[in-house]
Amino acid sequence: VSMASGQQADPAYNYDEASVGAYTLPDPLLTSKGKRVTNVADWERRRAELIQLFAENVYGKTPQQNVKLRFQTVQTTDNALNGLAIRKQVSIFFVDYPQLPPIDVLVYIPKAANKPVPVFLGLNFCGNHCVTTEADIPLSTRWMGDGPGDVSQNNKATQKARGMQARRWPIETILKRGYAVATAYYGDIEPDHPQGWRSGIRSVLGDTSRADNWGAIGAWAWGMSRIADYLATEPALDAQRINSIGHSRIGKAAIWAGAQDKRFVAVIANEAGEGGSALARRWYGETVERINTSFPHWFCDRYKTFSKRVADLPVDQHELLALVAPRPLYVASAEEDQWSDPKGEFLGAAQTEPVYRLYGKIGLGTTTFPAVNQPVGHTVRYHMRSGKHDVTDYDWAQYLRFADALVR
Ligand code: GTR
Repeated sequence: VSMASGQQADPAYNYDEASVGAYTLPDPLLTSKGKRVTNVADWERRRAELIQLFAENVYGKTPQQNVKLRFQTVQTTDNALNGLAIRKQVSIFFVDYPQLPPIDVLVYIPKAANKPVPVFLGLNFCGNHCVTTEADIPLSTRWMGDGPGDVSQNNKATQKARGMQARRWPIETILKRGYAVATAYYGDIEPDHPQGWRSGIRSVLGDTSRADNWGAIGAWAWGMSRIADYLATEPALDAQRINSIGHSRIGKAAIWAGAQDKRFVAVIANEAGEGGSALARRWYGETVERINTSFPHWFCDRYKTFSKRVADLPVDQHELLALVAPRPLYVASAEEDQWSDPKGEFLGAAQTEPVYRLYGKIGLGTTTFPAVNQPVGHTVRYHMRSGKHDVTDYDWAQYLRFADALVR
């Protein structure tokens, strides 16, 4: 069967480069009134407009209420990881919403530091007990998706889940390089299923009757900002140097968090794919229609109206990435993660260039898709490593180099 460009038997995803078809990207430097942005002051206004467009059409509006927080230290040890780290577990309570569970934050701070250290802040997929093999981290009692292996049973964490994702969190390596690590289970903010909002922050903030009510990604991003609120109170940490990092769906949230909250000094989007770093208009891998079908709770309702008319979206994902400018941005792909569309992620990063140039910075500095395991870029960096959808030591080696160069 031959099909015209842009058409496919199953319209919800595509792995055929020849079927991607032509598309025209919206210009980040052209306002919705058709005015050309030529300087930083214009861009700051355009930036606000873009945040609003992403809120109205993609992620939903992040409520701007000031939410009263209480930070309760649950446990501290100055002898974690064989004496390498100070480890703190701090619960963030929502004072005016006692019905909400707290966000349980786990922080590792290098003991050797003699001044406040920069931090990598990223949410995790299966509870704090998953990111480390340290046996005295309490097992999360929250709702847990039936993840890979024995990570959970009947939506509860199991003892077997301990350290299950430790490989993705090379904490000792990061600490030895002079950075702290902060993490929390993303399900503390909202359990990742269509009814999850009922027991998370979206049950008390937002307006479910609206087409631009925030979705789960918006809630996770908001949660990252609340964790940043707490981190800013820790004297051992450098509040000016909190990196927003995330993988996949959590990477989508990490970008949206960094886009809205300039306190994040840099953004690292590991295989954030559709609705993250990959161009929506590039019809390859997962598509807007597919993600809206599989994960109806991630985005605002209005986003679903674009499932079959992506070209009508007033924004595309390169503009989300551009909201990070002039701050450092890292976009990463994996060769065997075609679902995330490595080329679409590369193009997303590359298309931020004119915005970085406004600030006199070189962004990616290239429009040539690099070979596998060949990192490229300047203030914006990109790599496609070999292997599958994952976070590996290779990825972290690049992120640490990037942070050493740009976030110190
Ligand atoms: C997939 C989803 C992707 C990505 C991924 C993940 O099922 O289609 O957009 O979010 O999950 O989070 O690992």
